[in-house]
Amino acid sequence: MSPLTDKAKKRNAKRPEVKRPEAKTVEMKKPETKNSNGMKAPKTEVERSLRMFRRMLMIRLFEEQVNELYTRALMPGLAHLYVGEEAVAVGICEALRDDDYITSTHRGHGHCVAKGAAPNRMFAELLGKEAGYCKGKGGSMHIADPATGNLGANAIVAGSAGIATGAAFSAKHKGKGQVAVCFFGEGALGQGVVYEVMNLAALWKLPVIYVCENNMYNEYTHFLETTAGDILSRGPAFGVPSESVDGQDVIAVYQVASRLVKRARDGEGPSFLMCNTYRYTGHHVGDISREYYRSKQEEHHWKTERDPLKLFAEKLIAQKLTDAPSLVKLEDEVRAEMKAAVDFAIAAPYPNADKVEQDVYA
Ligand SMILES: Cc1ncc(C[n+]2csc(CCOP(=O)(O)OP(=O)(O)O)c2C)c(N)n1
Ligand SMILES: [Mg+2]
Repeated sequence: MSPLTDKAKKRNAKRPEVKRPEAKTVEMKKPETKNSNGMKAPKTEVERSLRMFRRMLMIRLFEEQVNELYTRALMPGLAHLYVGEEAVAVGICEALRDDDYITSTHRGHGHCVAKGAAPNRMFAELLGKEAGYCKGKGGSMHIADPATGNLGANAIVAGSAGIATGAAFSAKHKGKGQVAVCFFGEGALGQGVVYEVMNLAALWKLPVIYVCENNMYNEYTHFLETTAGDILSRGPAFGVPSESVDGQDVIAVYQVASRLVKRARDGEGPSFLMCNTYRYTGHHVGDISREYYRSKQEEHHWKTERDPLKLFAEKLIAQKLTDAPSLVKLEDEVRAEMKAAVDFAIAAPYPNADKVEQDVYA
């Protein structure tokens, strides 16, 4: 464990306290029973809630296995874990149809799972196997799954902003009511392309939602050291309505996303949503000594007081939508599912050497 350097201590002392807008807590609403959005519509509130809880659990346990693969030296390269941020991907994707688009980031596993990707093919990709989403040639930061509308992860910060906006442009012209969601971290707010696309999306009333996952850190730097002024004032300069939500509350995320998605589908144009969240682990799996840029107390606070799964489980139990033993059973099931998916990937063959140049574009 490395102590804070003098430079970091000085910087932390100068750093203003993080004041985030209080997110409104929204009560659970009965979901629609008819299949109006093209996804398998849950008939009851219980079904929707349990589906969201399961997806969040899948992401958490998927990432647990990724970390395990890394520490056992079975995975080539690195991965950026989504643990702690599960409610964002799941709350947003629950509001989407199967044929809606998403674009993702270097921290993309959660988005993939939330949009419906198969964990065994994701693990296969991480291990460089032919069964992977990019036939083993892309790895963590290039997983794409067109069948579920996932246009792909992107190793370039803000790299998917243009892709999501282009998808929204095509959606508008196809006229089938699809929308596009662009996930990006708050580090992308320093990239000009984000504002170029917001400008066009507003002018052309494109059905796109810019979802900023503010986990407070751009790699090893606190966002207040890189981001001037008020983040939520940026969108309105282009006429893009902007708001924030508690990214640890999956129901709140789902409800605000449903409203913004409906708005986009109805032809009212783009919006910007900042989800306040936290990554529990390092910037990537190898970032294990973090005290030079953030404290153990801060991590502890988020993990114990603001955990999206724990908060959601408590809510589900309090509302008598489930009980503790059922959630334990669910966790066992999902853990077994993830283990089977990893075993599939470990046993899967690598692509043949004569295919090394196939499907590689850059
Ligand atoms: C254009 C570009 N610049 C720099 C990098 C190196 N880099 C990778 S991730 C990252 C920080 C991203 O922070 P944020 O957008 O907040 O996403 P988070 O990792 O917190 O999810 C940086 C600077 C990059 N990949 N692309
Ligand atoms: Mg960040």
